[in-house]
Amino acid sequence: MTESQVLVSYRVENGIATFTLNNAPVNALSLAVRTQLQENLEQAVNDASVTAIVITSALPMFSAGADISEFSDAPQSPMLPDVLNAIEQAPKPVVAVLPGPAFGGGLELALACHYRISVADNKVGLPEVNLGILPGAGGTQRLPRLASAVTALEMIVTGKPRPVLELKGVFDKLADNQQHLADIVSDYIGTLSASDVRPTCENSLSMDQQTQAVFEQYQTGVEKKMKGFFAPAQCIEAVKAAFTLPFAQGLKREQELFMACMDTPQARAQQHFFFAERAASHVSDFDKTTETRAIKSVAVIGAGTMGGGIAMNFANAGIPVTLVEREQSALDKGLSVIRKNYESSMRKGRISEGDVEQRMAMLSPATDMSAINDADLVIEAVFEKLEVKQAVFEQMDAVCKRGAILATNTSTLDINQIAAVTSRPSDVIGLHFFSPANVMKLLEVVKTSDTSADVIKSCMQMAKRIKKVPVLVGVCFGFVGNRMLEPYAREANRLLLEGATPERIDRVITDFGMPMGPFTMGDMAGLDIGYFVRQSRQQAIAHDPSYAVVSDRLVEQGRVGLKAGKGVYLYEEGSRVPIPDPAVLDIAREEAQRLGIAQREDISDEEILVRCLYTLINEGAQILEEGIADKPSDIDVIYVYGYGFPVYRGGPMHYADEIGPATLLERLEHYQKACGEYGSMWLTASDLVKKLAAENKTFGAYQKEQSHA
Ligand code: T1G
Repeated sequence: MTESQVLVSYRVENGIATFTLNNAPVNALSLAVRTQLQENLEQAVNDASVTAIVITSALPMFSAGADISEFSDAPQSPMLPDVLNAIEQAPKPVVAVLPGPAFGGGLELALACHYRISVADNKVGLPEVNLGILPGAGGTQRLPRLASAVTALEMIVTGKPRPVLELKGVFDKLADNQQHLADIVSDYIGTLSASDVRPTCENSLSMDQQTQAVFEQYQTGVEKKMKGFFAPAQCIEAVKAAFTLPFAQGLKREQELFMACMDTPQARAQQHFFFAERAASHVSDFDKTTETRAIKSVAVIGAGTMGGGIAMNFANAGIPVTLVEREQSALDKGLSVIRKNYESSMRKGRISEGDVEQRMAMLSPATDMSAINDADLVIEAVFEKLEVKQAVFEQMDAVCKRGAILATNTSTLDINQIAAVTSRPSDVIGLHFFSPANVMKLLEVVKTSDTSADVIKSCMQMAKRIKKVPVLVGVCFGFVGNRMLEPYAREANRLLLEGATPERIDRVITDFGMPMGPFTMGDMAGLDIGYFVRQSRQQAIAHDPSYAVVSDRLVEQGRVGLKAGKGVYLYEEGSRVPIPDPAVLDIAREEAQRLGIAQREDISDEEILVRCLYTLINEGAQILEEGIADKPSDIDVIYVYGYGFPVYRGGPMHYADEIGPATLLERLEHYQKACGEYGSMWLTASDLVKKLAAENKTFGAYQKEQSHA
């Protein structure tokens, strides 16, 4: 963008000066935009012929707020708070006219104006808390002066947008549509005169008992639900200042709290993640010129837990789905589970009764494979066995129309071997949904060595239509997410043998911020899943007789986890609360003795964290070396959306950057040495980890280099 580029146009007509924002794609309030806003304001204020000012947008969006890409640079004047204060203090009425959404500084810009008009079908928000910060341009002081304390707190602490229809105190007029908006502007603005200036800051607030109670309630809620985050509590403090301090001091308090948030690992992590999510769609396998295949109808083969969940995603998006099972009974069961899921969402108020019927109507059951012949995308979700999937793909190849995309939902098998049984390997791709498939947002899109660029691009775009976050990965055992989970689980199991208890290992990991520890997660998923995977990979782990032996013993005793009422932990009937079982420690002790492994009392929390988490990161580095993942930030997206990795840590690879490449290597080598023969087997740092440490380079810097390569 050249300096001279007009990003905020200026036009005067009939005494009305109109500033029109036009900084594609979202009117980010960059330095150039702030500068032009300030210049336009000075010009309009000094022009005696101007009686009122309108600030609007040429784009569908009013503004997405401050330019987040500027956050890593030193702040540059004019700063947004100063520009907005000047607007509010203007001696002529300033009207914000919103043709579309306003977020963050974009809404703060509107709040600094004297009047606000919007299309009625619009939403606005202050999502700064999702970036680990808080509204830093007066939003915490002006919103409570226009909306209630509860509304202001809810919007600022949760970051959730609100329909403008729910913000009557904030918006003076709402238009039925864009034309009506234009009519209102031309009828209304002309009636305003210099005496109609209405600075929001002049609305006074006081902290009465009822308001105090609201703040206390939010404080308790944040302490309970937002552990590990820093910004939410600061948001509450900032809004509280609007009720306890004069406006100017309130603005100062807001700035202090904003700066305190900006300089935290959480803010760095959440801002990293904002761009990581979006970068996941930018891959080198296709570009703007790559054609895509229309996906207007889908078939899902297999109506079990995964198949049913997968089918729901498409039905939810209004895409017709043929759901195929060999047996009618299995089909009926699958459909009834889907209906129950929808009815449960309806009871929770997430969807209406009409939605349930509308979505069920999208599902066409079939027991004959010929029913899939016209589908644009066919997804196989049958039993996780190569021969079974290959047989289904042979049938798909025989029945599906040319140009159909043939996808497998496998989570562990080699998709190259599945594609090889078809006559059209370039049309074959993996769509690895995470269970429950209708809930989890992550979708690993798995390309084989033959998958064509248009099939990849079509699936990446389809994923967004069904509200998934797609990440493109290559073929290896476990692809990216589950492959990295293996060392994490292996180390947890080994530490159990070495004398740490399951509940202690789980606590260290939940204290780090994961939603649950490895043993609780294993019990939830079912220990038998890992058991069968190990059985299928005996060769790969034959050199380590200690590999997850306690878990194997438990499965052999029928203790397969929550579904059996006992796994590593015991579970009371109908409860998911894990209860430690000393018998598991006896098994660990016996197995350690049998294997000649000395149990230790000196296992520290730090050792548990390093051996579980740093090995997971190390595997991620190995995956990058092999080209299975495109970039480190993709791995972060996979772990936050697929495994609940705390977003305030940015994902495993960003977290590694926070601890530093040298520390990552030193700690891995420390425990590699401390664990002797076992350490040399499993705790060797990858070449990339060694290289980055030697060059003192973060994964983030590595990614920047790779993207310019
Ligand atoms: N700054 C810079 N770039 C932004 C941006 C922003 N605020 N918002 C979006 N982009 C880029 C994005 O990276 C992508 O780029 C492209 O625009 C399209 O975005 C002082 C300090 C508005 C709901 O947190 O939530 O104001 O990948 O793919 O799905 O108090 O963008 O194409 O190269 O997301 O239609 C507060 C962040 C900032 C809103 C649109 N504002 N943006 O979603 O498009 S902090 C936010 C969004 C602030 C003040 C504080 C979404 C969206 P590329 P997209 P979308």
